[in-house]
Amino acid sequence: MKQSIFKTSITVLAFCTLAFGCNNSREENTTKEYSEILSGEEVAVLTDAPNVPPPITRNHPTKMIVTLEVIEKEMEMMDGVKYNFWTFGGSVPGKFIRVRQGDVVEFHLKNNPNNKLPHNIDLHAVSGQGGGAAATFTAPGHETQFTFTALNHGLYIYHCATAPVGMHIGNGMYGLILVEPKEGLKKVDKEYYVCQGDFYTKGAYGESGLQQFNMDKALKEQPDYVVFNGKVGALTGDNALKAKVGETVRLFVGNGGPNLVSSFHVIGEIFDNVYQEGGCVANHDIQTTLVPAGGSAITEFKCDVPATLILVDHSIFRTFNKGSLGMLKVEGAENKTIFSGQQDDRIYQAEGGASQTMPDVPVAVEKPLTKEEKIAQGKALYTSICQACHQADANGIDGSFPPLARSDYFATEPNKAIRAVLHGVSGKITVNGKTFDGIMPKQTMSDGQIASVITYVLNNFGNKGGEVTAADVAKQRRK
Ligand code: HEC
Ligand SMILES: [Cu+2]
Repeated sequence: MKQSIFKTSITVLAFCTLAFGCNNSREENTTKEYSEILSGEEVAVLTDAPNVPPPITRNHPTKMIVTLEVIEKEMEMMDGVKYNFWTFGGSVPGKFIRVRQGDVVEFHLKNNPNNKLPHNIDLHAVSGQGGGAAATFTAPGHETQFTFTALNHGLYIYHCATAPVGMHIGNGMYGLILVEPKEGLKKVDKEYYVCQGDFYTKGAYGESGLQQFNMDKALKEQPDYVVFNGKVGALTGDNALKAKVGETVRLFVGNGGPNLVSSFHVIGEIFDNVYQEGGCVANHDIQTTLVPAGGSAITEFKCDVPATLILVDHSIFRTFNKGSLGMLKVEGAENKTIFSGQQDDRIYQAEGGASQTMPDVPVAVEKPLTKEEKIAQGKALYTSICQACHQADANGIDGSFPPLARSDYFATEPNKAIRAVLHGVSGKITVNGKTFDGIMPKQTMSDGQIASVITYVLNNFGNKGGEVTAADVAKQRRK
């Protein structure tokens, strides 16, 4: 089915008002013929995640000039954990590229002279040999160029395809290119760019310092980190995405892999529309959508009530133990009809009062850390474990989770804080004059990790300072 791409035809949007439309992206099933004339020239606006370039308002194809620079660069994988990332444009994921169907893209790939390795790019939006890989094979200090026409609309991954390919992708070399349909996308209030990736490091999750790529774990597909936008916490706390009640949000979701498939879910929302695999078919009322490695999805939803929505890979250990957790803070007026909040809470104890515990982990031998290293590791542990209940500012939640900020519970005896984490806490306790009667499950953490998190808590949130060692924790473990 060879035709000039400038003489195309579309189906009239008779049955469909969806963003990606129902018109076939190629020239089948056509009802109306018209010619599109290529005119003008533009330098593409590129953005770093979570930002997305502005929608395209042109009603004709143009020549788009895209320039991406590969930069090998040390950055943080998690607070206190460094990694030598290879990037398209200086961050992970690479720059977001936005063009229109029919655009002729003049693509330039630069390889920074300070880089050590050659790189290239395979854009899944390209019809042609290797998606451009061989055409863009670029040595450090060189620039290559090729041109392609964006035949199909959709949301596409691009990635490096230089051998060893898995390692280049595994070091962060992927991003998204959106090819908008001719009629454009439906207007929404907020658009964000979220891209998942799995990382394989010499040290375990949270081990501080500069971490090397681990080929053995990569081959076994056992990542230490599974993250959104290149870093644990890239989308949490102050970095959380934002929206207001009543606004519509579109997430351009990518998955660079290199190995894992993502079960993308937003806790507290339902996707009104999902363009599965980044294509043009919209499904509706979806809870979780699969995003293949080297694939994408577009999800859209309206924010109905205020909430902190949690973006996760619902293969859930990845979320709570490897980093794939992001936040979208929705602010605005409550709507108690849609969501009431808690209306009742009474004591219920089953026969025998079974309490929640988790299995003990074998205690690995760990090297002693300095106080600063402990605080760095402790911060990461706090963010991934304690924060869910005790909150980011450690002020807790009245009636449910006691504060760790200026807590008088362990002020005179840090061992009480150690025991809280080691053994859990239950029954009535008083913290800063308020009573709590909940259950904190014991935490499955090593002595070193507990020493780090308690040291972090003691030296933050207005607490009085101090340092706890793994040996201190070991002593309490036996109690
Ligand atoms: C699943 C929710 C949850 C998680 C996760 C959690 N806690 Fe708690 N924590 C609680 C609850 C609930 C209490 C109060 C229990 C009670 O009322 O008897 C508590 C009590 C405490 C106390 C004693 C009271 C105080 O405020 O000083 C400390 C210390 C503490 N937690 C530290 C931690 C640390 C450090 C972590 C992370 C390693 C953590 N907790 C993770 C729920 C949690
Ligand atoms: Cu590369």
